[in-house]
Amino acid sequence: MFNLILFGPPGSGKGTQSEKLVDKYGVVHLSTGNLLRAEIAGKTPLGLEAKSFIDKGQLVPDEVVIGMVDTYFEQHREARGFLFDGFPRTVAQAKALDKLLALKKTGIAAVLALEVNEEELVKRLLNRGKTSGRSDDTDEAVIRQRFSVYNNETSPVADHYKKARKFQSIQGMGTVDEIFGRLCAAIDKKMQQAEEA
Ligand code: B4P
Repeated sequence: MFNLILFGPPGSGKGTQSEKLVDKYGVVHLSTGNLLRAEIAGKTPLGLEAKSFIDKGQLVPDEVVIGMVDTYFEQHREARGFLFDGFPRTVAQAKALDKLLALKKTGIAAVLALEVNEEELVKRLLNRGKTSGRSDDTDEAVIRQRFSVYNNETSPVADHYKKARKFQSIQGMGTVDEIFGRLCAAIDKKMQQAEEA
């Protein structure tokens, strides 16, 4: 299996780039944001719980997210690899993912982190909020809260993967195609190294 994590702050292009990467590399897309929004749309108990956190710009509790990822894994046993988008977002989630992958006798090939400055992130998210109907994209105070959560709870995930020598920064400013080109170059190199190993 060839598994990748796309990492970065809210609005850094994870969802946008994931769609293109999944098309090109044939891996299964696991976006915890999309899974949570599907639960919210379905008005399930999990969705109702998640909505109360997302609307405030907070993270959904680890046990809820990890349980959801576990189920998704079971539903995609034949996957040749996964692209994790927006997961893991806490060190506890990263450790749970390590365990899940170890059970499958596999691991993470690379963590690609999109680097974008905060003003550009706010601009992108407010812009998306005009049409997406996403409650967490329309209020600048909620967007700033999401950055604060990212800095406090999600940034330590980077250290977890730096220690494991899996972490790589990617310039996330520019056009969608330029950034896609940078990601593909990094992935192709990793794939080549994996083949040679
Ligand atoms: P997510 O759905 O993961 O969303 P995100 O961080 O807002 O966005 P993403 O980075 O994917 O956005 P994109 O750039 O594609 O999370 C939403 C919420 O769910 C979280 O706040 C949290 O509450 C909860 N949640 C999710 N996962 C969780 C977890 N593991 N644990 C706990 N809670 C969790 O898009 C942004 C905009 O930028 C788009 O409009 C796009 O068109 C635009 N854009 C993209 N690239 C661009 C470029 N190069 N130039 C200009 N615009 C660009």
